[in-house]
Amino acid sequence: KQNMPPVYRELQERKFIYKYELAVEEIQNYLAAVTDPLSRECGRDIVEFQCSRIKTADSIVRKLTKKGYPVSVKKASEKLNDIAGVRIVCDYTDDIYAIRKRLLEEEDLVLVKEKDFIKTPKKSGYRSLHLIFEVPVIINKLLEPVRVEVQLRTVIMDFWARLDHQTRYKHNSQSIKEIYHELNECAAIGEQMDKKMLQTRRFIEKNSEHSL
Ligand code: 0O2
Repeated sequence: KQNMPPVYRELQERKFIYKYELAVEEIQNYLAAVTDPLSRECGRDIVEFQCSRIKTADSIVRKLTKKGYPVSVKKASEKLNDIAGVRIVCDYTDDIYAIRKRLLEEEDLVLVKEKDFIKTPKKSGYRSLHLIFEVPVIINKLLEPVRVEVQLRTVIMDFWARLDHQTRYKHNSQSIKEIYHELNECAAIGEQMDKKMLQTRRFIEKNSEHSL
């Protein structure tokens, strides 16, 4: 720990992390305010599960380096949008866009960036909707906007992303090309599955007295 470069220590200090923790709490309040009524309206839980994380010092240093930025606390705050991150996992794609619509109606939430990897998946096959919000938090009695990345995805997209993520961090395999090819196929099947599940739910809803 003593040999650790100072920036690692700074990125782990409460002084740096605190505002991101507050931002996560704040966005979770907004999310609950949006998803609870939506679930009631739909008559089912539209969020299967959710999680949050503050990016580790290691991961921040790796990302800054990969993007070609100097590794410092200042650059991390300025350039990285996902130091604070929340992931919402739903069963169906239409739930994702319903949540997005309601979040955008929230007055104090400022959408600073949106990346729709569901409409346009990444070459890897990655699918998710990324919304970067500026969330107002109070630090030392002052209001400060802090960026948080909200990742919205279906259970199927999440399943794929977890396997892909594990693979990327163990890329010493001889057969990496074949693995990526297989993952790409899984992504295509996942997309079909998401479409089919949504179609089927809508069909069931149309043909029954109650919504699912
Ligand atoms: P980790 O370990 O998940 O934190 P930006 O600067 O906002 O424009 P950014 O953040 O450089 O863009 O990249 P992008 O593409 O928006 O991706 C941000 C995050 O999405 C990643 O964070 C991953 O969590 C996830 N992601 C993006 N592409 C893939 C992919 O191909 N596979 C998987 N499994 N996840 C992906 P990190 O920091 O890379 O990683």
